[in-house]
Amino acid sequence: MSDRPKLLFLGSLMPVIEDSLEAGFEILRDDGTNLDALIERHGAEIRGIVTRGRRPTDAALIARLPALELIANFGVGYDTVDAVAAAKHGVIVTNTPDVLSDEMGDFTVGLLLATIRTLPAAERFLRAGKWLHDAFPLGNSLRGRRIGIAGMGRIGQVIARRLSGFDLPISYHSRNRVPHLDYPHFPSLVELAANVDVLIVVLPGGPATRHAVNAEVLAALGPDGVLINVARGTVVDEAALIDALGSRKILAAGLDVFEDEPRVPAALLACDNAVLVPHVGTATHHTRGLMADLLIRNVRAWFGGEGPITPVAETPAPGRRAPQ
Ligand code: 8YV
Repeated sequence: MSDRPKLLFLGSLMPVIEDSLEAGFEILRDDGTNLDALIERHGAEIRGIVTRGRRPTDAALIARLPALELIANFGVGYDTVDAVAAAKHGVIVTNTPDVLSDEMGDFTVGLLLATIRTLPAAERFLRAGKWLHDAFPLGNSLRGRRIGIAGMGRIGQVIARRLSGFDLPISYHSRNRVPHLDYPHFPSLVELAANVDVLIVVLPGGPATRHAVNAEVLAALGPDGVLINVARGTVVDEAALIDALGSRKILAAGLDVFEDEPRVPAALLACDNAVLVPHVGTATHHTRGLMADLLIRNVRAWFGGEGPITPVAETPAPGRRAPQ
């Protein structure tokens, strides 16, 4: 029997995380088939979960682990972790904020331009040898468009800063106005959509935002409107989006996230006015390395008795009050 704290790894994580933690911790790997067996054998001693967030850490799982203290989520979005249930059980949840915001800002601008300027289609045209016979057809421009950002947290603010160099009007929707920001604020998402030509979605995932971008919002965005989603697939009603793209109720969409990843519906794949990429917003050596480092530091700090470094709002570090 080892006296190192036992950590349950849910899903495949970067090797550096395991390499860094294995000296101080006993690592139990859930490979998608053996969770029940691991819990039966070690459940009473599992003190931490390290998760990539692809599989749920729900109330039922938390309740099965009486010794659980920490859930360390690889990613800023922790919609697959039931943080409210964790709080009830006195379990701290940590995520990886800030270290990925610049990358997400860069990526979102790239996806926006790729979508409006149809860069993937232009590349396919060249590779197919069609340039030898024809010019690529003239297309849409970002010029003259009004930008709307749904979700004005840390990543939304970086995107706004990046786009403020593009000489385009920017406005946003969030539950509350962000005090230090001068961009026009819309308390309603549908009103924001009606007043912009590009809607960039950076809202957090989870039940509160499920299908926030619905048929009504897409209709308000209108036939010249472009939707960019870099948040969570669940925030957009995918069936309504497929309908809107297919019947040209909106102009185009650029999507990094989908409702049932990694499955993307055939009807969406068939939309020639969508640019679809496989949840790669943070997928660089640089940023994934920073995320891994922050996760490792959270685990070490917690079990070293220093408290968590980046606890989520629902489970503030002991002694600190939750943000109101
Ligand atoms: C993923 C992300 O976590 O940070 C987030 O919320 O969506 C991404 O960085 C990444 O895909 C790891 O699975």
